[in-house]
Amino acid sequence: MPFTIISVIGLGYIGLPTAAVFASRKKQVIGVDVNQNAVDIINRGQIHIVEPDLDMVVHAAVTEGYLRATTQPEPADAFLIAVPTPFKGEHEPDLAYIESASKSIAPVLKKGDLVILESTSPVGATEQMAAWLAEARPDLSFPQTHGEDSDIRIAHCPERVLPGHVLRELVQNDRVIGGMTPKCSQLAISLYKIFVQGECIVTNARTAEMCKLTENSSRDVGIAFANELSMICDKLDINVWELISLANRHPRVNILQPGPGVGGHCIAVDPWFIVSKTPEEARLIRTAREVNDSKPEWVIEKVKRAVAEILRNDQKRTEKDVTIACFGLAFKPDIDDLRESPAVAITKKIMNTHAGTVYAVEPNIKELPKSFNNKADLVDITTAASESDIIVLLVDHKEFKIAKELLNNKALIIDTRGILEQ
Ligand code: SAJ
Repeated sequence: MPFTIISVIGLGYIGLPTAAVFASRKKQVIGVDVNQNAVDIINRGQIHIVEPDLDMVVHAAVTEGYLRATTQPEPADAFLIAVPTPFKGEHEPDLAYIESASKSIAPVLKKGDLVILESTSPVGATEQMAAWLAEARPDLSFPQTHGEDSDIRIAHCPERVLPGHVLRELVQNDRVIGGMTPKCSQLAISLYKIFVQGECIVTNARTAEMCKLTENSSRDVGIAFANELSMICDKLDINVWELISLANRHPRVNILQPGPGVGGHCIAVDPWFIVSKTPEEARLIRTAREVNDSKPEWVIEKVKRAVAEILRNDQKRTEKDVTIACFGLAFKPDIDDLRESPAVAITKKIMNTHAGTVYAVEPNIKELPKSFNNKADLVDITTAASESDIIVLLVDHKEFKIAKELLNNKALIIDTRGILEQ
């Protein structure tokens, strides 16, 4: 086996589980991250992110001596780069983290090493990474100039795991392996086969890059269709949940579910990587992004109309007397991840503009983040259901689906997830 030491650069939601799984297969793994705090936590056998069961795997890997974290890259036989690729400005991909990760590993590269880019990347990023490495190490040869004879092998193998199910999907999902040459792909396959039980399918780097962007764009377009339907049905006085379940009885129709918008760090970002490269052609992909991004504002408008209706029906009340409860803050059900969550954006907008009390209900957290500035109160389901005039259902957490309080109260309910239909 050509891999004695494996290094993972970037110990976040993808890098840390990947490092831990290699270590669980008794490989020596060096995890590298610029965040000293994260490095210290991992070296204590703990984790700084939320992912089911990851704490146990990391703890075992560190205490058994297979996983070690550091801020400075060290020599290894394979390097997996799993750093963020956010966007900047007008939704332009920002490759700064890939650039600094490449430049940080360049000094420790040696003949025979494999470098894999796992970060979700715009088309051409792997070639760009190879160029940065070659520039930093003129003494080594790279696939873009030396093909199959290169000293360093390079591939793009995008991660495709679902947050909340990362450890299972890392092992079971198929992998798309986009080597810069066939030998690069073969070496990458032998690395992933250490733990991947799914199939490893070979393509080139550009197709692998586009494949990952396509998967998330496909989901984004699907969700946008559902969200657009929900807004159309609202105008036409049709129950969108019933409509979708009826349409889905057609053998070739499979419509996704509407919601308050698309959250998370992937689906709301990756389609822009296609749009920014091919703005003229990517019309549907861009529109889907715009539809999904407009949904939180649509929900907020519905809440405002509900407040106005209550005040119209009871002239003695003022806005101060109207209590609104937002159910759910996470970006999707049954997780505690509040980042890039449309539910958070909606709740904050309501608490910043509404004169009365605003409750937040989120069974997966113990306190509201500081950014809420104490303008909303975190309460339990029963309190929120019994004391509110308007209930905005934003996340279909399992606790809400079984909450009878929601069905039995007199509040006006704005159900963005179809919880009451289930
Ligand atoms: N959502 C809806 N309606 C639906 C499905 C999802 O409104 O019918 C919303 C969710 O509530 C959430 C957002 O979309 O706000 C994204 O959630 P998700 O579960 O669709 O996806 P992520 O962001 O957790 O993970 C995705 C996955 N990609 C695909 O399913 C194609 C995952 O496999 C990728 O690895 C991940 O992005 C990534 O890292 O790119």
